[in-house]
Amino acid sequence: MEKDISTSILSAWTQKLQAATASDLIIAGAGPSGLICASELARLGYAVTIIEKNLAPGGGMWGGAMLFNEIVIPSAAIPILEAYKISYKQATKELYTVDSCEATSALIYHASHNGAKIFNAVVVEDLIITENKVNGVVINWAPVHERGMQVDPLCLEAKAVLDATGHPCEVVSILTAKNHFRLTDGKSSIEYERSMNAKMGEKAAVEHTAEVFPGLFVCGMAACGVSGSNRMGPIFGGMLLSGMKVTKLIAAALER
Ligand code: 48F
Repeated sequence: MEKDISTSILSAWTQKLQAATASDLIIAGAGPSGLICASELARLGYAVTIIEKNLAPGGGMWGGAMLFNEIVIPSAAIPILEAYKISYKQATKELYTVDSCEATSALIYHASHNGAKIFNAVVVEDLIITENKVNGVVINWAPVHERGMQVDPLCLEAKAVLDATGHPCEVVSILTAKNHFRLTDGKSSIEYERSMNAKMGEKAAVEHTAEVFPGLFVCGMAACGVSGSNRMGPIFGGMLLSGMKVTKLIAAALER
């Protein structure tokens, strides 16, 4: 019995990882913006792989505001909550509150249920860049990476890569700081996010969601970081809408 339990897990997991060596899209980071994109593209039939460095996918949504586990969603993003069957309560004319555990678990469930493959406790530590295009990622176990163990990685190829790593914009930083590539708008470095301004940050997260280098897209808080826009705190409309916008951009690129 015990042997069968172990071999079942090993064979299912190996099949999943082998399929992930050639994806349509690899998403670095399973926060709200990345999970929305994963759900939507997987639902359309694309092969989507998510690499998340923490044990629990969900990013910065679980903790609400200062661990008060409620988040705020503006009216513009309510249709997304409805599509994902997430309950909400009206708080002011424009703002709604949502239980952060319900919202986060629903986003993870939909991504996985729609067919996106999630690898948790795994980190994107580098990019595959060939012929001036991002063609995949280099991964390692998060504990190996965190402890600085000298262990060589595995490589996963993809037609597109999405930096959804939130505040640190880790993937774009690999491109600019490590390889000295310029972004498509001519910038040679990341600006990193500015101080709190909820209105500006919410707008900027969507506005700056873009393909920043051939094959490399950015969404969510990473889009704010790359463009030097404001943080917005525990309001998540920009994250959900950014996930929707990048879905359209990537789907168009995959059809090119
Ligand atoms: O930070 P995060 O939730 O990203 P997001 O989708 O949403 C931001 C909001 O949560 C919040 C906010 C806006 O309301 O201010 O912060 O932009 O999730 C990013 C995820 O990426 C993972 C990290 O553990 C987190 O779960 N991550 C970061 N770097 C890597 C990574 C990496 N190199 N490889 C894999 N995962």
